[in-house]
Amino acid sequence: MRKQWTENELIAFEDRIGDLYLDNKLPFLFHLSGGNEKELISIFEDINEGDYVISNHRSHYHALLHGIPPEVIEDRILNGRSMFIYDRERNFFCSAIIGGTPAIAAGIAWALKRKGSKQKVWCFVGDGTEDNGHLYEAIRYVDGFELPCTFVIENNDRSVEASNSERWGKTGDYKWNSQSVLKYKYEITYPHARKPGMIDLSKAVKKSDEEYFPSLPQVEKRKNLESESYRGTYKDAANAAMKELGDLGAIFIGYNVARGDAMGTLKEVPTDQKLETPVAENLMAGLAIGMAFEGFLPVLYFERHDFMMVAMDAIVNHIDKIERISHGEYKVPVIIRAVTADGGPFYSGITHSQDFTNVLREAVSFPVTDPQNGEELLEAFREAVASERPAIIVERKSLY
Ligand SMILES: Cc1ncc(C[n+]2csc(CCOP(=O)(O)OP(=O)(O)O)c2C)c(N)n1
Repeated sequence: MRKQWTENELIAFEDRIGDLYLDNKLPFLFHLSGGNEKELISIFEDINEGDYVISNHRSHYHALLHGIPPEVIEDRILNGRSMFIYDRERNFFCSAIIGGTPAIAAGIAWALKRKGSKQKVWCFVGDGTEDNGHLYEAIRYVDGFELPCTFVIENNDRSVEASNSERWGKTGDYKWNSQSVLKYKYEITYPHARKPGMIDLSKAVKKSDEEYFPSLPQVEKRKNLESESYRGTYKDAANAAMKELGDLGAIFIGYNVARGDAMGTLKEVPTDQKLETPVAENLMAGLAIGMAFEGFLPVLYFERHDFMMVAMDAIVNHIDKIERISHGEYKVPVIIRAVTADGGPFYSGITHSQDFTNVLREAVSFPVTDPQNGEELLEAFREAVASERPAIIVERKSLY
């Protein structure tokens, strides 16, 4: 049974965290909750223990109310993880990337609906996330497919220090026409970050990234002997790899995957494993992450590197970082097919044929492979599945 928190107990928890800060114990960014105790206690009455709660940079109250023990939360906060509180067992996840979570929430909700689960997703965002087109994509998607997800917009009329009308003029107090949105207003007790009062940084112990967020063990590259005997063309290998992934139950996500079969490569994949999406690359990537949380094997299809740039937040800040910042609790084995129209067969102009392979290698820590023939292509997909980690596989139209 989750602990039932009272208003005063919640306030006392944050007071204590504030005191730890003034005692030079928190030499890093953290955000205190306050002023919305009543509203949150009431909202959490509708949230079941098995439901997902997706929080943001201001995560403490959400974590407490969803049943994470206060001593665990305090320990995480003391170890630089106020913005990174996770609990796989309780389906609690947060990210301090504004706008990054709604698509993930939609992906989890898609997976829960597909499984026929009774669980729901609750995605808490501030009015700062409301500034962001990524929230719109996710809400429209959840509404359209009637997914079990509620977006709770916590409007304290400020993003850092700026009010809604300063940011948006007359459209500041935005009204959503959606059954998936629950929006409430409150006045926050604390400043945007930390608490008033300077601390003595010379007395505070600051650790390294590696200590706060240990690197993940490197994936051992295995030689897959089966692929060595493959003698088909690059295109044949793409078809064969997709058939293998399809047989494993993979879900293929993107536009032109159901319509067009991703340049014909998905012809042998069952229709209900092809998810035709809106032209919303960040949403597509978030959907993949959410599905991976629920044990699906998502294959994300980008038909050009140029368009993939729109999804870079999800790829760099989430697909690449979630396992590490959650200390291995959440895994994101998303396979990304990154097609580049590098010169062939039709001329498509300089915003439609760029090759960002090197940029991608710089941007993420997981493998980015660039197979040059059929054998290497098939091997790359097999390797990606076996690693249970994310992978980007570059596909070249010039080799098709
Ligand atoms: C993509 C992105 N842009 C900017 C920031 C920096 N940032 C962190 S919190 C915040 C304001 C968020 O305001 P709101 O969503 O209203 O939440 P509140 O802090 O008021 O609870 C900003 C701009 C960020 N974390 N992520």
